[in-house]
Amino acid sequence: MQNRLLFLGPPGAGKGTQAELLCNDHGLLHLSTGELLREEVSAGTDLGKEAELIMNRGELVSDDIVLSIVKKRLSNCSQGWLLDGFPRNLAQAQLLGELLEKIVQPIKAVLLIEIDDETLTDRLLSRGRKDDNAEVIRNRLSIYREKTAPLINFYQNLGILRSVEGCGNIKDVKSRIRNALN
Ligand code: B4P
Repeated sequence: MQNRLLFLGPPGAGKGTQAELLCNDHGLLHLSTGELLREEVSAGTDLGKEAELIMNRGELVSDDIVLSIVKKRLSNCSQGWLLDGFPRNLAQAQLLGELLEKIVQPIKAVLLIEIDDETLTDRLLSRGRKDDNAEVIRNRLSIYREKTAPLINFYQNLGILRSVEGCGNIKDVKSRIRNALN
């Protein structure tokens, strides 16, 4: 199993769900920028207050904020890791590449979880988080297509992209991911 991983995919593809399972099974550090930002929001920090408004509109939080969160954790990490929901645009991917080069921890594989819009919208609507309403989901999806989807080519060109189908139950997706990463 690869031990320095990145999960890519649209909102609701199941990145967070599958990342947690994989990290528990293989002792990897699970770094979800979405979760870390939501923790800042719950703690009411200045960063959280700034991020909350942006997240509730379904937009991307600034690269500086997100990178500072990731940098601190990766620089002190001595085990394998899985980045979930980061990077979300080309600027973040480039900054991440520089950071990983500096700490000599290259990404081993990038896993793309693919899913159709209807399934992901149903999943998010039934979860019902604050940013899971129809209008915000549409915005998140369009930002995904515009800013995040170009990362598919970016990592394909580096020869480290693998992809799995994200439809189906959690167990089936989990076993597809295991196969793709072995
Ligand atoms: P994230 O927290 O990353 O959330 P996500 O993309 O919506 O979800 P994910 O794909 O992880 O789906 P999940 O497993 O939860 O981002 C939230 C916001 O944070 C962003 O919009 C942005 O504002 C901000 N942000 C985060 N990272 C950023 C960055 N790098 N730069 C800038 N801004 C950033 O699954 C969704 C639902 O489906 C769950 O309810 C789950 O139980 C269910 N589900 C999962 N798999 C299923 C399956 N196989 N079958 C049925 N249901 C399933």
